[in-house]
Amino acid sequence: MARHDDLPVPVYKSLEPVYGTGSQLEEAELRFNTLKSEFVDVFGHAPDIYARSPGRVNLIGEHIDYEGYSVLPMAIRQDTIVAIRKVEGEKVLKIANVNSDKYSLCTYPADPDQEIDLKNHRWGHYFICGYKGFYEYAKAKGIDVGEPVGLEVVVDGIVPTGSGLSSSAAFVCSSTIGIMAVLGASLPKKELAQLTCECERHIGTQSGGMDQAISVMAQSGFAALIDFNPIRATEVQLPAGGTFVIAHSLAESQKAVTAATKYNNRVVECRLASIVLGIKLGMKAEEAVSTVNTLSDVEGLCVSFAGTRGSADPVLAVKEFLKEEPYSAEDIEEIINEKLAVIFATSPSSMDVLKAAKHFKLHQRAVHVYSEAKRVFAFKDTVSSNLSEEDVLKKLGDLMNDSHYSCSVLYECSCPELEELVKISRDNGALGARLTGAGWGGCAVALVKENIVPQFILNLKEQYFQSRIDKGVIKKNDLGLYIFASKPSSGAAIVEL
Ligand code: NG1
Ligand code: MG
Repeated sequence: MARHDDLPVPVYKSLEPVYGTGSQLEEAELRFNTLKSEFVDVFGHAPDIYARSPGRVNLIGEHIDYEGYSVLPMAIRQDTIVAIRKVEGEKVLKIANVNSDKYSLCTYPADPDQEIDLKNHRWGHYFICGYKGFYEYAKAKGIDVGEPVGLEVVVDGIVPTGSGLSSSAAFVCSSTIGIMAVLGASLPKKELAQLTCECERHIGTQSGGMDQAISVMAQSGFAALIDFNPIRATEVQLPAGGTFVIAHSLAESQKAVTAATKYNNRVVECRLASIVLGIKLGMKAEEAVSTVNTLSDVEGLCVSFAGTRGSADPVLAVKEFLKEEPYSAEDIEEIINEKLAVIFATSPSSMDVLKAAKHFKLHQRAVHVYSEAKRVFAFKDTVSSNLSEEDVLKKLGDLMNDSHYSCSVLYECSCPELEELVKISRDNGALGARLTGAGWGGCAVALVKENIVPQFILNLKEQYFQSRIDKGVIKKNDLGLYIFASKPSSGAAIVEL
C-alpha cells in the first residue's frame, strides 16, 4: 500500500473532511464565506480554488532540523487559507488579505526571477517565496507550466504570527499549493514538503524543513516523527491521558527581521562547530571545509571517538574537542586554515551573520544539538513503550523540561517572558513545559494531564495573562487566541467549493 506521503495533497469538494463537524466546521464556513466575498469585492469575481495549510506546534526537537536530525511536531487546527485565480494575459500578482487594515494589498510582477526585497520586509513576500520556489523547481525538473500568468489572491491566516507556531510555513505552503493547483501541477506530499522548505528560504532564513513537512504531511489525530534527507513522516500516536496546551508569551519574534543575530547565527555556529569537530577528529582542514555542513555529518566521527572512551555519546567528543569559552573568528580561522568570509562567500545571509557576530559558542550549540536529537528518539520510544500511561506522561514531561533547559541555557533561544511562562506552567501541574519553535519569544507548550486542563488554563490566565490584560497588552476577549489546548490536526488540502 502506498504511504500517504507518497500521495498528493488531497482535493476536497467540501469543508467537512478538513474541519470535521461542530464548532470548528462552523468557524471554517464563516471564514471561507468571508474569504470568497472579499475576493469578489476586490477582484470582481469568485476564485478558482482554495488551498489551506496548518501551523504546527513542535513537541520536541528544537533547532535540529537544519542539522539533519529528526523532530516531532504536530499540526494545530489554526491554518492559512488562500483563495486564488489565474488571470491569463495580465502579468501581475495581486495579493490581498481579509485583514486589510493590517495587511494591505501587495502587488508584484508575475516574474519568477524577481528578487525579493529582503531589506524591506512585506507580508506578501511569503507568497512570492512559494511563487519563485515553484517555478525554480519546475524549471529544474523540466516540468512545463507554460508562460508565467497573472494571479489574484486573497489570504486569511489565523495562525498567530511571530509565535513559533509557523504562521510563515502555513502561508508559504498554502500559497505554493494554491499556485500549483491553478497551474495544474501536483506532487507527492514528501516532494512538496522539500519544495516548500526551499521556497521559504527565499525569505532569508536558513530554515530546516520541519514546519513545511508537518504542515503538508500531517494526519489528523497523530503527531509525526519527521526525518530529513530524505524527508519522511511517521505517525506518532500520543497518549490519550495527556493534552498539549499552547500559551503565547506575548513576546513577538520576527524571525525574518532578526535572522542575522538569532536564527541564522545559530545555523552558522553549528556549521563552524561541525567543521572544527571534523578537523579535531582527524579530517584534513580542506576536506572538512568543503564537505562538512552539519553536525550530523560528523556524528559518526564523534561516536567513534566516544567509543574509545567506552560510550556512544557524541557529546563526549564535543566536551573533549570544543572549548567552552566562545571562539573568536580568528580562533576558528586558525583551526580551519581558511577565512570565514571565504567559507560563507556564496551565502549573503551568512555573511550578515559574520558581520553581526562578536564570537561563536561552538561547544554549547553542539551539545544542545546532539543531546536534543537523542531526546526526540527517547520521546518517540517512550510513547510506544509498554510503560503505564502515568509513567509515559511523566517521562515525556521530563524530556520536555530537559529540552527547554538545553534551549534556554545552551542554545540561548529563550527570553524572560518564556521563562516566566514555563515556570508558571510547571508550578500549575504541567508534567513538562518548554518553548516551542525558534524561540526568542512566541509560545510555550505544556504537557498537562487531561483531567486538569480547564483548571490549568484558568490558572495561567490569572497568573500570566491577567496583568497583561490590565496593562492593555491584550484584550480579555482575545484570550482564546493566546492560550488553548491543541489536538493533532490534519495537513494541507485543496478545496474546490
Ligand atoms: P519557527 O520559527 O517556529 O517557524 C523555525 C524554523 C524550523 C526550526 C525551528 C526551530 C523556519 C521556517 N522554521 O521555526 O525549521 O528550525 O525554528 O526548531 O525557519
Ligand atoms: Mg516560521
